[in-house]
Amino acid sequence: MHRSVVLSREDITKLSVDAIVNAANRTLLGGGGVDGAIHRAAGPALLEECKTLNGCPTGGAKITKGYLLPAKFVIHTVGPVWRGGKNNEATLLANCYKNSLLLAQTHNCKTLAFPNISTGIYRYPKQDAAEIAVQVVSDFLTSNKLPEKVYFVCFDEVNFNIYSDILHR
Ligand code: AR6
Repeated sequence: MHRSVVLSREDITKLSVDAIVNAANRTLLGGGGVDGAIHRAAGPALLEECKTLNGCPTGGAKITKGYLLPAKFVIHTVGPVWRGGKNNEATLLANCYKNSLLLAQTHNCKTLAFPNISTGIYRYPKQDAAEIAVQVVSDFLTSNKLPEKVYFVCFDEVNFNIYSDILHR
């Protein structure tokens, strides 16, 4: 395992890190899954700031404050909907991780937590998504000073076991 990567099973809204990543949709105006949980925990001021952002393209990322969350920032990224794998899904998912890491770096974040982007409502195959996430994050940490530590927050057991296998090989 990369020395700066941590596997976690916690609710991402509880983490005291500099930034948590939200698996949002292109409107950035909230939704279900981890997006809903983050908006509930951050309070209504998060939605008010999101309304000023004019949405976000798939693979992109935008940053807001964390409001009532323990995290200082929320980085909202939009994963691809899985449509069979021939619609640029892998590149778009890799872009989510890269663009989130870059935004965290720009805002001097030392610690950053990712959920398993696209693997819930958007149906991206979990093993494939995890391989991409670990690859992009490991490469970034090897060649950049910030962030110093990245948490992979695996809320469901299937994802937790997949990440555990990848990170320990
Ligand atoms: N903390 C950490 N991970 C969580 C939490 C939580 N509190 N809640 C769920 N997860 P999903 P997507 C995990 O569906 O597939 C929304 O409606 C969950 O187990 O949240 O990218 C958006 O607005 C799964 O592994 O995101 C979009 O419309 C992971 O988070 C759409 O869903 C991602 O599942 C995005 O779909």
